[in-house]
Amino acid sequence: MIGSLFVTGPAGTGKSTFCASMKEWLIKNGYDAAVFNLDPGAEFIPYESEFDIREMISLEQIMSEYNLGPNGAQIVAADLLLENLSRIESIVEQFQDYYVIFDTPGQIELFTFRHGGPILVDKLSSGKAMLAFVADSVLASSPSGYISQKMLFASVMSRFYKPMLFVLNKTDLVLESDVENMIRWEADTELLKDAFLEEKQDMVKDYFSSILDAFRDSDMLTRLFPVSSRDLTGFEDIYSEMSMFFKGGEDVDTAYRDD
Ligand SMILES: Nc1nc2c(ncn2[C@@H]2O[C@H](COP(=O)(O)OP(=O)(O)OP(=O)(O)O)[C@@H](O)[C@H]2O)c(=O)[nH]1
Ligand SMILES: [Mg+2]
Repeated sequence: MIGSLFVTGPAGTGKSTFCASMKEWLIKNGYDAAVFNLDPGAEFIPYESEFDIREMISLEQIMSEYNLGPNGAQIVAADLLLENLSRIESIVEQFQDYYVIFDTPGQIELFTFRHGGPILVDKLSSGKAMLAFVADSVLASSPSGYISQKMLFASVMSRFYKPMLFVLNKTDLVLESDVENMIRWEADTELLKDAFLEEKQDMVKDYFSSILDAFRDSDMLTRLFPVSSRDLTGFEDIYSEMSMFFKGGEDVDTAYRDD
């Protein structure tokens, strides 16, 4: 593969739709792209997948076999997925000149906070991995919502320590000024602090103030990638970042040829 993109984020933020649109954008622009569905609990996937974990692992079967509810079954499924890693790895190897996009479970903790996630990324990516953390613009457009997404982003980063893209999805559902605000908050934590204090006047101000300072003083100020997976906007910037990372940006310009 040329490189892999593991797509994670809270439930319902549009991870699977993002995978579909990323694949569509790549193919439209002349690149080979494949999507691997690693979510055994997905009822519907909005893309044609090159690999679907549901063909290997059935949640219903696990639930009846182990007498478990859906959450317990998801955990067993995550462990079974690890046991099948070599098989999945050999399928990934067939996609030599491809960008391979991995869709991960709706419950972020299954992929991100259990021991298997980082093992899975290392095994399936041949060392060429980026992560896309998909946040919902609607939820992130309030200061407290933004801070909570940012902290989750940091938490995911601490588990994988791979290059990560902070993707703000569903921008078609918010105002342009909301997106501009979020970009400003990311660039200047003082603005975020002011906006947060205005929203939550009685919150433990010093505590969050220190956390935001820590973000500022570390390398945690990140570039945001606003996209709409519904309208297919913002994907050229994501491709450009992937290309820079995986290929040193040798064809970044061609990514804009349709502009
Ligand atoms: N308006 C709008 N809706 C979107 C966008 N992306 C996804 N959606 C919608 O958001 C809902 C959830 O999308 P999914 O792609 O299933 O989200 P997910 O994060 O994969 O969900 P889980 O895997 O269940 O956690 C669906 O109704 C999508 O159509 C977007 O960019 N704009
Ligand atoms: Mg999904």
